Amino acid sequence: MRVDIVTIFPEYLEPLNVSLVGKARARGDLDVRVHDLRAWTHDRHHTVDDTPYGGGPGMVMKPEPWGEALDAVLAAGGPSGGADGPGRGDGARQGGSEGSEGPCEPVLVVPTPSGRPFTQELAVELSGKPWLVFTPARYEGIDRRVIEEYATRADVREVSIGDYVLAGGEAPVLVMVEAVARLLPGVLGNAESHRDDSFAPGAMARLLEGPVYTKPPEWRGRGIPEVLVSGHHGRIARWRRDQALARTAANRPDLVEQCAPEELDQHDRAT
Ligand code: 6GU
Repeated sequence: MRVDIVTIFPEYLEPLNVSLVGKARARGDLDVRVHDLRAWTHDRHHTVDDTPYGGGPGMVMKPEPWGEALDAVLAAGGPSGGADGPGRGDGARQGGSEGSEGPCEPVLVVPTPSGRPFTQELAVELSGKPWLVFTPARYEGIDRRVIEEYATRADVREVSIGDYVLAGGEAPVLVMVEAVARLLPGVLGNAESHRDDSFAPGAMARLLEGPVYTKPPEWRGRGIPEVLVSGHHGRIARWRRDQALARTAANRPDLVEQCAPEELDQHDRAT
């Protein structure tokens, strides 16, 4: 998978060199290019923002740098293209993704608190795409005309990661890239590991995961639930289901309401 990120804070994306995402990049399963938006400004101060038409607080990101940046990133051709363009393309071309069949339509992910909720379902959908382009903004957001312009050339998704307001879209990009990257084939050691994820689509959808334990069997006078060492797979599954349901009821009563009884039984069989 190819991922391009255009930002005024390239260093904010450095955590993408670490851990699961960093390893996926090193293996070539994920090709991430971070670009500095200011490389596409032409004034001495590298201006990227201006005052909003109609008045109001804050600043709005100007359309011209975004237009030039996205033209260059899209022209570089995604998974099959190699050019870094201006900015700060870091990371060598590593290949390994699908998409040597020529141009493909990118998904343009626009992080904004006004977007549609980012969900596990959307993460799964995005993990099947060959090319994602992220446009994290600062200030009050990007001039609307940019989103309209690229909707004709890309599959544009305005996405929010939750009901709170952050200072910019960079942290949401870290969240979304990690959620997507761990779903790529070969990225998680055990492909089964995300079958039971809280929010994974499927039989146990909408139930949170319950508590987990590992060795030692006693720690600071605390033991582990006996059922987990009983060897009775059916009882273990039932216990996990009950725990998941209790945790979901406590933390997310809204999810329990949506959960059909049949789904709980399927959960028992799947585990
Ligand atoms: Cl995607 N951006 C910002 N600035 N704040 C947010 C968000 C995104 N999602 C939740 N809050």
